[in-house]
Amino acid sequence: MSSIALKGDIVFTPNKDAFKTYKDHYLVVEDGKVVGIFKELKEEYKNYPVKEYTDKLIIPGFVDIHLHAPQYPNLGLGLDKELIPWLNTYTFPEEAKYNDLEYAEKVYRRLIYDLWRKGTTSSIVYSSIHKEGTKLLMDLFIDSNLRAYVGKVNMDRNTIPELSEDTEKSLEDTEEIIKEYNDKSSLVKPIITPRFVPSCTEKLMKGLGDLAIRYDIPVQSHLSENTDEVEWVKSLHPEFKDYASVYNAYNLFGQTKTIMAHCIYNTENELDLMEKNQVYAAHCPHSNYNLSSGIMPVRKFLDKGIPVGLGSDVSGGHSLSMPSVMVAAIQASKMKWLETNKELKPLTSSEAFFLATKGGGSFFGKVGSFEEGYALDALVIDDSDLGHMDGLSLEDRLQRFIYIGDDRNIVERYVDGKRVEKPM
Ligand code: XAN
Repeated sequence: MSSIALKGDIVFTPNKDAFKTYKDHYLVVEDGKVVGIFKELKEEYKNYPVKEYTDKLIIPGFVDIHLHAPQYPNLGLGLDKELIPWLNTYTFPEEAKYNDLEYAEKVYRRLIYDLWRKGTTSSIVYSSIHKEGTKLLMDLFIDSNLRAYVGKVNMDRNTIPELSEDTEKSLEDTEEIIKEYNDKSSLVKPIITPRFVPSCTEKLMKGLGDLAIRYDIPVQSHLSENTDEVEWVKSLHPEFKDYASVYNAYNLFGQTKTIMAHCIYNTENELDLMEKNQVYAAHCPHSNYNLSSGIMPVRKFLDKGIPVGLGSDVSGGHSLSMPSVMVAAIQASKMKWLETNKELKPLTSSEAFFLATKGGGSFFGKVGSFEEGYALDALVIDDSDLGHMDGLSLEDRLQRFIYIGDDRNIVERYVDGKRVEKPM
């Protein structure tokens, strides 16, 4: 059994309302899982190797619950467009390139390196429609020792010819990946990924819902991101009450664990369904600003008990940095607060941190916190160059790192109790 103790200034959010802080304490880990936090090392742990991180912050690794791996080369491109023209002009042509495995490997290696560099220890990722490219991405994640769900994208309508799949083949490829990868790694798992309703025929959605149930595989997709998109779904499916009801009819809305990205223009019925089925909302504020989509009313989701995490949504979002996404989420919530005559309260810093750690991490299980039994997914932060430190609480230091720090301050990453080396 591998056991270890990390010693330093420990900060995490067991709930969204407050940080828990421990100055100069030991975080004791057995078999990759947290046993407890102690001021002095108890007798029974005295022979555990101690990693000394004096005056450094030890925090949970970041969790990004929505990003598109093959869009990585488009980072920062085309962001003067709205969603649908952006997809057609920039995104689909880029995603069509991933039948070229040499190209795919170059992009995916760089992406995984950047996730590691920026302290994202868990991510929930869209691949492209390509089966072999998706397997390659999963294998690279397995090699990296980072935690991930990876989904082969399914699309059989309303796209460019290179991305329009034969429905049966799309289902067969998805099933092959599920069978091959469901038990291949404890850290990297498949997730069923209908791109969004406009990209998927009812036959495809039904087939994917059947696979989700048969193999008990989670689902990810997009929901109510943009007003033109919502109208489009209405015109494609006038027989359904709303956008979410289409997914729900095909067992793609919480029948197995589900994440829906964006969720800006939801009806009350959709919110009720999300709450009832415990469907996660992936809040992606950078993307929502960049594509002029709107501001998600995140407070409404939290008040209703809908699970929420944060997503970089690369490349609708322009940065993989989760601290940057946290800042954007706080800023967006302040604009929503003003827009609603101060009804929907802004996010606090502990809430934003919770969303980027335990909030999204709960999709993986006991991930994103340092409570007993949680996986030790952690970052060690050297914030000594970020300014005057005297008299600052651990909470203040963490807040400052989130606003003005960057990946140069991250000196170690751990996943499941093991130090994660720089990916090759
Ligand atoms: N809807 C989407 N929204 C987004 O932000 N990025 C995408 O790639 C996408 N596809 C459908």
